[in-house]
Amino acid sequence: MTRLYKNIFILTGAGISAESGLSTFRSENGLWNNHRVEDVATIEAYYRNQDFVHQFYNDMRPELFAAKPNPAHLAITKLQKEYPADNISVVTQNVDTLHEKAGNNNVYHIHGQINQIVCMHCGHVFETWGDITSEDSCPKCGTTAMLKPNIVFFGESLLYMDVVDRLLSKCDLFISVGTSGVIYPAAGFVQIAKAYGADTFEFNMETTSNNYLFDKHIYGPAGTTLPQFVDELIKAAK
Ligand code: BV8
Repeated sequence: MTRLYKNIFILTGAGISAESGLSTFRSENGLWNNHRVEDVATIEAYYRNQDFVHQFYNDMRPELFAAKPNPAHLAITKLQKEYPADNISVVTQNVDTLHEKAGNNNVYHIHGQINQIVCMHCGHVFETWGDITSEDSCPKCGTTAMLKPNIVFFGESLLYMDVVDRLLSKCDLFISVGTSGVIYPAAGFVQIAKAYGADTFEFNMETTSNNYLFDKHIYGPAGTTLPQFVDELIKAAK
Protein backbone atom coordinates (compact mmCIF):
# COMPACT_ATOMS: atom_id res chain seq x y z
CA MET A 1 0.00 0.00 0.00
CA THR A 2 2.78 2.44 -0.83
CA ARG A 3 0.54 4.27 -3.36
CA LEU A 4 -0.78 7.62 -2.03
CA TYR A 5 -4.48 7.68 -2.83
CA LYS A 6 -6.26 10.90 -3.78
CA ASN A 7 -9.92 9.80 -4.15
CA ILE A 8 -11.27 7.01 -1.95
CA PHE A 9 -14.71 5.43 -2.55
CA ILE A 10 -16.04 3.43 0.41
CA LEU A 11 -19.09 1.24 -0.35
CA THR A 12 -20.81 -0.14 2.75
CA GLY A 13 -23.54 -2.69 3.34
CA ALA A 14 -25.39 -4.18 6.28
CA GLY A 15 -22.25 -5.97 7.50
CA ILE A 16 -20.61 -2.74 8.69
CA SER A 17 -23.57 -2.26 11.06
CA ALA A 18 -23.62 -5.89 12.29
CA GLU A 19 -21.27 -5.14 15.23
CA SER A 20 -23.66 -2.36 16.24
CA GLY A 21 -26.22 -5.10 16.77
CA LEU A 22 -28.27 -4.54 13.58
CA SER A 23 -29.51 -7.49 11.50
CA THR A 24 -28.04 -8.05 8.06
CA PHE A 25 -30.29 -9.06 5.18
CA ARG A 26 -29.06 -12.42 4.00
CA SER A 27 -27.76 -14.15 7.09
CA GLU A 28 -29.83 -17.02 8.53
CA ASN A 29 -31.75 -14.69 10.86
CA GLY A 30 -31.56 -11.73 8.49
CA LEU A 31 -34.38 -9.37 7.77
CA TRP A 32 -35.43 -11.02 4.53
CA ASN A 33 -35.68 -14.44 6.16
CA ASN A 34 -38.36 -13.13 8.48
CA HIS A 35 -40.24 -11.44 5.68
CA ARG A 36 -40.57 -12.28 1.97
CA VAL A 37 -38.82 -9.42 0.21
CA GLU A 38 -41.73 -9.29 -2.22
CA ASP A 39 -43.97 -8.50 0.76
CA VAL A 40 -42.13 -5.46 2.03
CA ALA A 41 -39.49 -3.95 -0.26
CA THR A 42 -41.33 -3.55 -3.57
CA ILE A 43 -43.52 -0.75 -4.85
CA GLU A 44 -46.21 -3.33 -5.70
CA ALA A 45 -46.27 -4.43 -2.04
CA TYR A 46 -46.58 -0.80 -0.99
CA TYR A 47 -49.60 -0.22 -3.25
CA ARG A 48 -51.09 -3.61 -2.35
CA ASN A 49 -50.90 -3.16 1.41
CA GLN A 50 -49.47 0.19 2.41
CA ASP A 51 -49.87 -0.27 6.15
CA PHE A 52 -48.14 -3.68 6.14
CA VAL A 53 -45.07 -2.05 4.54
CA HIS A 54 -45.30 0.96 6.89
CA GLN A 55 -45.44 -1.41 9.88
CA PHE A 56 -42.27 -3.26 8.70
CA TYR A 57 -40.34 0.02 8.74
CA ASN A 58 -42.13 1.43 11.81
CA ASP A 59 -40.92 -1.66 13.69
CA MET A 60 -37.36 -1.12 12.42
CA ARG A 61 -37.05 2.58 13.39
CA PRO A 62 -36.65 2.36 17.22
CA GLU A 63 -33.75 -0.13 16.96
CA LEU A 64 -31.97 1.95 14.31
CA PHE A 65 -32.58 5.15 16.30
CA ALA A 66 -30.91 3.62 19.37
CA ALA A 67 -28.02 1.93 17.51
CA LYS A 68 -24.51 3.19 18.14
CA PRO A 69 -21.65 3.31 15.62
CA ASN A 70 -18.92 0.69 16.02
CA PRO A 71 -15.12 0.91 15.43
CA ALA A 72 -15.60 0.31 11.70
CA HIS A 73 -17.69 3.48 11.32
CA LEU A 74 -15.27 5.39 13.57
CA ALA A 75 -12.29 4.23 11.47
CA ILE A 76 -13.81 6.02 8.47
CA THR A 77 -14.02 9.25 10.49
CA LYS A 78 -10.33 8.83 11.42
CA LEU A 79 -9.40 8.23 7.77
CA GLN A 80 -11.32 11.33 6.65
CA LYS A 81 -9.59 13.40 9.35
CA GLU A 82 -6.01 12.12 9.07
CA TYR A 83 -5.44 10.82 5.53
CA PRO A 84 -4.25 13.44 2.96
CA ALA A 85 -6.70 12.59 0.17
CA ASP A 86 -8.63 15.09 -1.93
CA ASN A 87 -11.89 13.23 -1.31
CA ILE A 88 -13.05 10.29 0.81
CA SER A 89 -16.73 9.45 0.26
CA VAL A 90 -19.05 6.87 1.79
CA VAL A 91 -21.69 5.36 -0.52
CA THR A 92 -23.90 3.22 1.67
CA GLN A 93 -26.65 0.71 0.93
CA ASN A 94 -27.65 0.99 4.57
CA VAL A 95 -30.75 2.86 5.66
CA ASP A 96 -29.43 3.36 9.21
CA THR A 97 -27.66 6.61 10.22
CA LEU A 98 -24.59 5.08 11.88
CA HIS A 99 -22.16 6.71 9.44
CA GLU A 100 -23.53 10.13 10.41
CA LYS A 101 -23.54 9.27 14.13
CA ALA A 102 -19.85 8.30 13.82
CA GLY A 103 -19.05 11.69 12.27
CA ASN A 104 -18.45 10.46 8.72
CA ASN A 105 -18.67 13.15 6.03
CA ASN A 106 -19.72 12.85 2.39
CA VAL A 107 -22.22 10.04 3.08
CA TYR A 108 -24.64 9.07 0.30
CA HIS A 109 -27.55 6.69 1.06
CA ILE A 110 -28.18 5.13 -2.37
CA HIS A 111 -30.96 2.90 -0.98
CA GLY A 112 -32.50 5.68 1.10
CA GLN A 113 -32.84 6.30 4.84
CA ILE A 114 -35.13 4.84 7.53
CA ASN A 115 -35.72 8.27 9.15
CA GLN A 116 -36.88 9.91 5.92
CA ILE A 117 -40.39 9.89 4.43
CA VAL A 118 -41.23 10.90 0.85
CA CYS A 119 -44.61 12.13 -0.39
CA MET A 120 -45.47 10.21 -3.55
CA HIS A 121 -47.74 13.11 -4.58
CA CYS A 122 -45.45 16.16 -4.36
CA GLY A 123 -42.03 14.61 -3.80
CA HIS A 124 -41.44 16.40 -0.47
CA VAL A 125 -38.96 14.53 1.77
CA PHE A 126 -39.07 15.03 5.52
CA GLU A 127 -37.49 13.38 8.54
CA THR A 128 -39.12 11.41 11.36
CA TRP A 129 -38.15 8.58 13.69
CA GLY A 130 -41.80 7.99 14.52
CA ASP A 131 -44.49 5.74 12.98
CA ILE A 132 -46.16 6.46 9.66
CA THR A 133 -49.55 5.07 8.54
CA SER A 134 -51.76 5.46 5.50
CA GLU A 135 -53.82 7.97 7.50
CA ASP A 136 -50.94 10.45 7.74
CA SER A 137 -50.79 13.37 5.34
CA CYS A 138 -47.89 15.20 3.72
CA PRO A 139 -46.78 18.23 5.81
CA LYS A 140 -46.21 20.15 2.57
CA CYS A 141 -49.12 19.36 0.21
CA GLY A 142 -51.54 17.87 2.72
CA THR A 143 -52.25 14.76 0.61
CA THR A 144 -53.16 11.69 2.66
CA ALA A 145 -52.19 8.04 2.07
CA MET A 146 -49.34 8.95 -0.26
CA LEU A 147 -46.45 8.84 2.21
CA LYS A 148 -43.73 6.20 1.72
CA PRO A 149 -40.50 5.46 3.61
CA ASN A 150 -37.76 7.19 1.59
CA ILE A 151 -36.24 3.76 0.94
CA VAL A 152 -35.42 2.47 -2.54
CA PHE A 153 -37.57 -0.59 -3.20
CA PHE A 154 -36.70 -3.28 -5.75
CA GLY A 155 -37.40 -1.98 -9.22
CA GLU A 156 -36.90 1.63 -8.15
CA SER A 157 -33.87 3.59 -9.30
CA LEU A 158 -31.19 4.39 -6.76
CA LEU A 159 -30.57 7.79 -5.19
CA TYR A 160 -27.42 9.90 -5.83
CA MET A 161 -26.40 7.94 -8.93
CA ASP A 162 -25.08 11.14 -10.54
CA VAL A 163 -22.74 11.56 -7.56
CA VAL A 164 -21.80 7.85 -7.61
CA ASP A 165 -20.89 7.99 -11.30
CA ARG A 166 -18.66 11.03 -10.70
CA LEU A 167 -16.97 9.49 -7.65
CA LEU A 168 -16.34 6.16 -9.41
CA SER A 169 -14.77 7.88 -12.41
CA LYS A 170 -12.25 9.61 -10.12
CA CYS A 171 -11.53 7.00 -7.48
CA ASP A 172 -8.10 5.37 -7.17
CA LEU A 173 -9.03 3.31 -4.10
CA PHE A 174 -12.33 1.39 -3.86
CA ILE A 175 -13.15 -0.22 -0.51
CA SER A 176 -16.19 -2.45 -0.02
CA VAL A 177 -17.20 -3.17 3.60
CA GLY A 178 -19.84 -5.66 4.71
CA THR A 179 -21.86 -6.26 1.58
CA SER A 180 -22.74 -9.60 0.00
CA GLY A 181 -22.44 -8.20 -3.52
CA VAL A 182 -25.89 -9.50 -4.50
CA ILE A 183 -27.86 -6.33 -5.14
CA TYR A 184 -27.37 -4.32 -8.32
CA PRO A 185 -26.37 -1.78 -9.45
CA ALA A 186 -24.34 -1.39 -6.18
CA ALA A 187 -22.70 -4.81 -6.67
CA GLY A 188 -21.37 -3.61 -10.02
CA PHE A 189 -19.63 -0.46 -8.71
CA VAL A 190 -16.34 -2.30 -8.11
CA GLN A 191 -16.14 -3.25 -11.79
CA ILE A 192 -16.48 0.40 -12.81
CA ALA A 193 -13.86 1.48 -10.29
CA LYS A 194 -11.47 -1.19 -11.60
CA ALA A 195 -12.03 -0.01 -15.15
CA TYR A 196 -10.90 3.45 -14.03
CA GLY A 197 -7.71 1.96 -12.53
CA ALA A 198 -8.63 1.87 -8.86
CA ASP A 199 -7.15 -0.58 -6.37
CA THR A 200 -10.06 -2.61 -4.97
CA PHE A 201 -10.25 -4.06 -1.45
CA GLU A 202 -13.11 -6.14 -0.02
CA PHE A 203 -13.76 -6.39 3.74
CA ASN A 204 -16.06 -9.23 4.71
CA MET A 205 -16.45 -12.28 6.93
CA GLU A 206 -16.55 -14.64 3.95
CA THR A 207 -16.25 -14.76 0.17
CA THR A 208 -19.03 -12.91 -1.64
CA SER A 209 -20.94 -13.13 -4.92
CA ASN A 210 -18.64 -10.68 -6.67
CA ASN A 211 -15.41 -11.37 -4.79
CA TYR A 212 -13.56 -12.23 -8.03
CA LEU A 213 -13.74 -8.55 -8.95
CA PHE A 214 -11.58 -7.42 -6.02
CA ASP A 215 -7.77 -7.22 -5.95
CA LYS A 216 -7.54 -7.98 -2.22
CA HIS A 217 -9.81 -9.57 0.39
CA ILE A 218 -9.52 -8.83 4.10
CA TYR A 219 -11.55 -11.32 6.08
CA GLY A 220 -12.77 -10.80 9.62
CA PRO A 221 -15.14 -8.50 11.50
CA ALA A 222 -14.95 -4.99 10.02
CA GLY A 223 -14.81 -3.54 13.55
CA THR A 224 -11.33 -5.08 13.77
CA THR A 225 -10.06 -5.22 10.18
CA LEU A 226 -11.03 -1.71 9.02
CA PRO A 227 -9.35 0.22 11.88
CA GLN A 228 -6.16 -1.81 11.26
CA PHE A 229 -6.29 -1.03 7.54
CA VAL A 230 -6.92 2.68 8.18
CA ASP A 231 -3.92 2.87 10.55
CA GLU A 232 -1.71 1.23 7.89
CA LEU A 233 -2.96 3.65 5.20
CA ILE A 234 -2.29 6.69 7.43
CA LYS A 235 1.15 5.40 8.40
CA ALA A 236 2.11 4.75 4.77
CA ALA A 237 1.12 8.33 3.88
CA LYS A 238 3.47 9.88 6.43
C1 BV8 B 1 -32.92 -1.16 -9.88
C2 BV8 B 1 -34.42 -1.53 0.58
C3 BV8 B 1 -33.65 -0.42 -11.98
C4 BV8 B 1 -35.15 -2.14 1.66
C5 BV8 B 1 -32.97 -2.72 -0.85
C6 BV8 B 1 -31.09 -9.67 -12.18
C7 BV8 B 1 -29.73 -9.44 -12.23
C8 BV8 B 1 -29.20 -8.26 -11.75
C9 BV8 B 1 -30.02 -7.30 -11.18
C10 BV8 B 1 -31.36 -7.53 -11.11
C11 BV8 B 1 -31.90 -8.71 -11.61
N1 BV8 B 1 -33.24 -8.63 -11.39
C12 BV8 B 1 -33.56 -7.48 -10.78
C13 BV8 B 1 -32.43 -6.80 -10.62
C14 BV8 B 1 -32.29 -5.48 -10.01
C15 BV8 B 1 -32.44 -5.55 -8.50
C16 BV8 B 1 -31.51 -6.59 -7.89
O1 BV8 B 1 -30.33 -6.34 -7.73
N2 BV8 B 1 -32.08 -7.76 -7.53
C17 BV8 B 1 -31.26 -8.80 -6.96
C18 BV8 B 1 -32.14 -9.61 -5.99
C19 BV8 B 1 -30.68 -9.65 -8.08
N3 BV8 B 1 -32.06 -4.24 -8.05
C20 BV8 B 1 -33.00 -3.31 -7.94
O2 BV8 B 1 -34.19 -3.50 -8.08
C21 BV8 B 1 -32.48 -1.90 -7.65
N4 BV8 B 1 -33.10 -1.01 -8.57
O3 BV8 B 1 -32.20 -1.97 -10.39
O4 BV8 B 1 -33.70 -0.30 -10.56
C22 BV8 B 1 -34.21 0.83 -12.49
C23 BV8 B 1 -33.38 1.69 -13.18
C24 BV8 B 1 -33.91 2.85 -13.68
C25 BV8 B 1 -35.26 3.16 -13.45
C26 BV8 B 1 -36.08 2.31 -12.71
C27 BV8 B 1 -35.55 1.13 -12.22
C28 BV8 B 1 -32.88 -1.47 -6.26
C29 BV8 B 1 -32.01 -2.17 -5.26
C30 BV8 B 1 -32.33 -1.67 -3.85
C31 BV8 B 1 -33.35 -2.55 -3.23
N5 BV8 B 1 -33.56 -2.17 -1.86
N6 BV8 B 1 -33.26 -2.33 0.35
C32 BV8 B 1 -34.42 -2.00 2.95
O5 BV8 B 1 -33.21 -1.69 2.96
O6 BV8 B 1 -35.10 -2.22 3.96
S1 BV8 B 1 -31.79 -3.88 -1.06
C33 BV8 B 1 -31.14 -4.46 0.41
O7 BV8 B 1 -29.95 -5.19 0.01
C34 BV8 B 1 -30.60 -3.43 1.41
O8 BV8 B 1 -30.62 -2.11 0.93
C35 BV8 B 1 -29.15 -3.85 1.60
O9 BV8 B 1 -28.35 -2.82 1.94
C36 BV8 B 1 -28.86 -4.34 0.24
C37 BV8 B 1 -27.59 -5.11 0.05
O10 BV8 B 1 -27.51 -6.09 1.07
P1 BV8 B 1 -26.15 -6.06 1.94
O11 BV8 B 1 -25.98 -4.70 2.52
O12 BV8 B 1 -25.03 -6.59 1.13
O13 BV8 B 1 -26.52 -7.03 3.15
P2 BV8 B 1 -26.40 -8.62 3.17
O14 BV8 B 1 -27.07 -9.09 4.42
O15 BV8 B 1 -26.78 -9.18 1.85
O16 BV8 B 1 -24.82 -8.87 3.32
C38 BV8 B 1 -24.15 -8.48 4.50
C39 BV8 B 1 -22.69 -8.86 4.30
O17 BV8 B 1 -21.95 -8.42 5.45
C40 BV8 B 1 -22.47 -10.35 4.16
O18 BV8 B 1 -21.58 -10.60 3.07
C41 BV8 B 1 -21.78 -10.74 5.50
O19 BV8 B 1 -20.84 -11.78 5.32
C42 BV8 B 1 -21.09 -9.46 5.87
N7 BV8 B 1 -20.86 -9.25 7.29
C43 BV8 B 1 -21.67 -9.60 8.33
N8 BV8 B 1 -21.12 -9.19 9.48
C44 BV8 B 1 -19.94 -8.58 9.17
C45 BV8 B 1 -19.78 -8.62 7.78
N9 BV8 B 1 -18.70 -8.10 7.16
C46 BV8 B 1 -17.75 -7.55 7.93
N10 BV8 B 1 -17.84 -7.46 9.29
C47 BV8 B 1 -18.91 -7.97 9.92
N11 BV8 B 1 -18.97 -7.89 11.27
